[in-house]
Amino acid sequence: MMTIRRFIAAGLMMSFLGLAGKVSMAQTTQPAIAPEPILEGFTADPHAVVFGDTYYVYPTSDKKDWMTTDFSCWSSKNLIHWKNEGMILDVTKDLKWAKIRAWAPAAISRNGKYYFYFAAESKIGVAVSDKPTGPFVDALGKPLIEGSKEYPAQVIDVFAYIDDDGQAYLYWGQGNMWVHKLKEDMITLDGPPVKLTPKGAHYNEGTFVNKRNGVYYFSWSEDDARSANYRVGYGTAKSPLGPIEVPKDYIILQKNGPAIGTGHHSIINVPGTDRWYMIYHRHAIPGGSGYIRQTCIAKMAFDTDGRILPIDPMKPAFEPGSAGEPITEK
Ligand code: FUB
Repeated sequence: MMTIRRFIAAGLMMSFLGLAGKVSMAQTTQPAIAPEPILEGFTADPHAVVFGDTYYVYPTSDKKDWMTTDFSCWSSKNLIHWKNEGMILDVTKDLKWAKIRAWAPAAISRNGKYYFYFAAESKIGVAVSDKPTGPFVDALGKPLIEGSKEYPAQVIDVFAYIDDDGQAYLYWGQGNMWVHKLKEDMITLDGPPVKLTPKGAHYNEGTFVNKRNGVYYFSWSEDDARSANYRVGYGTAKSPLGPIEVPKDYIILQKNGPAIGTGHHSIINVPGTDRWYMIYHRHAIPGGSGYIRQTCIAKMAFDTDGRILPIDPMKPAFEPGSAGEPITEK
């Protein structure tokens, strides 16, 4: 059913195109209607993850000029209906070392604890909780990673991955992709970072890693988040430490019609299946920008050679009336 917001947006677009009052039943010209976002309000950089029988999304809370201070958590049993679990970390109160620019988090679980990595004032921190919905407590009382001469760009856009052998990795970076090994406690870096920036692409930020059939898929965002051309590319590797091979047609998500600035994504595998979804942000519709964004979902698929097929941000992930993707695997 078309919501009031969509109805108004469609009306505005029709007037803009000079279509209002001119479209007869015989002429089926329709303005392009983008899928509804999955989270209420303005959110971005969605990190989606499965814990137990529940999907979670941890986004950036968008505010003017990215001056954001708090992180929220959202949960869903089917990828369609999402519940706001509330604020899980407020950097103005919960950190001693940063007060603002709380961006692009990621969560992971190990040994019954939940680890929440995030950027604030261009430093990366880690917080811990007994529950995926927090509240999270700063684990170190200081940043885990800070800028230096070796990393002159922003220290942001962190992502944690645990491989099948139990080794944990922490990816991050803007301009260059870096990776640290993490110690078993998930809050201690194990040695200096390795630069993994893919050659033959235009890597900017937002690294994500997933494994399928023994292949490590690296994906990232290109261009500036304020640009309509913000987009997602990918490459593959034989190891979580690269090197990353970039295929010819490596852009898998980019603007289409009113859906622009499509990027900073994460990837969800429905447990026990080979079904995949990309959760990403776009500039809000209507009236969005790089600072006013919405979290969306799209279906993702691989071809028989393991290449990721391009994703159309104008295509809804689910048919009307679908039950979504309940997690059935125990
Ligand atoms: O949300 C703030 C910044 O915008 C993120 O760190 C970038 O990835 C971009 O999405």
